Amino acid sequence: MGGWFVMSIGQEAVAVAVRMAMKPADHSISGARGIHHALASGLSMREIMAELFGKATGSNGGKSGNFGLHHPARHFWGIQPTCAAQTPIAAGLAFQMKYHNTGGMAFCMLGEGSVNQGVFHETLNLSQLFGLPVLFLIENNQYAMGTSQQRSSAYRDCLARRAEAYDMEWQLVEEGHDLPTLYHHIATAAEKVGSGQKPFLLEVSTYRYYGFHVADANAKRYRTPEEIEWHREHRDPLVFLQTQLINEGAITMGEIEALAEEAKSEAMDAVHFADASPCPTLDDITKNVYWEVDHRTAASKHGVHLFWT
Ligand SMILES: Cc1ncc(C[n+]2csc(CCOP(=O)(O)OP(=O)(O)O)c2C)c(N)n1
Ligand SMILES: [Mg+2]
Repeated sequence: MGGWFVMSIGQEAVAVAVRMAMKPADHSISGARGIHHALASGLSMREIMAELFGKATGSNGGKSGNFGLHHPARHFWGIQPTCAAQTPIAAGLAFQMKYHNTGGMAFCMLGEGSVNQGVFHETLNLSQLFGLPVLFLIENNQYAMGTSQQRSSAYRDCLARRAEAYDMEWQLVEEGHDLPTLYHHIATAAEKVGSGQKPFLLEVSTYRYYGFHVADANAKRYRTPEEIEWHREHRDPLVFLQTQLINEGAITMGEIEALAEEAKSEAMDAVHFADASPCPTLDDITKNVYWEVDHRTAASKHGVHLFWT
């Protein structure tokens, strides 16, 4: 794998809850840690793995790697690698939906380390001012690279409270590991955004077990192994859901094991597929860089590139 691979292990429930809450007209976008959102949007393991391997069969033809995974057909506008860059794009998505009266709203995920970017605050301000239907969702996994929330942000109680400065509604959801509860809160906030045509800032407590990215050698230096273990034991979204379903009699341990085997073999199939796939050719390097240029639209001549014209 070339480049960085940013894992979402520990944060799975957020992506599933967001997808469950999304309606057909809605759109979503995430920050650099977004592979869970890419998978939940329906991008296949094969396309993702091939993209990470830099192969022509990858979802972006092997050109982007982790930082460009997206699925426009399923309204997922991708992983944006620049901290908080996804926030004005989400506002743009919401603005066009409102302007064209198409219905729908935008879901915008960002890390807790991205809330100090100026563009995030500009976006919160305009979204509230214009009444844009965006659910801003902070996935608070406590760390931004190797820096803890306490060392990077000035706040009282929680980060979502900052919405008060913009007269925006907000909520902190501590149960980021508990899928049904999380879904309930996300869907309730989304309902307010859609019906009220106004933004909402939701903060979800979650955790990532591994390093900032796959090659982060300091993953256990800026936090204790005990802290990681505690989260694994008490707040793992997969284990939590499994226990809940077993207790309710909705599934058996045997069925869970079969599902796990199925997922593992799908992942291994994706690895073999990616390995066996061809690399992009030299000719491909200038293809699909700008849609307008490739398709020789009028916009490609005067240089104005817009999505919906
Ligand atoms: C504007 C900008 N500054 C710095 C970086 C380098 N960078 C990449 S991810 C990251 C930390 C992000 O932390 P957080 O928002 O908490 O997301 P997480 O990785 O925890 O999901 C930083 C500083 C960047 N991508 N963009
Ligand atoms: Mg973080």
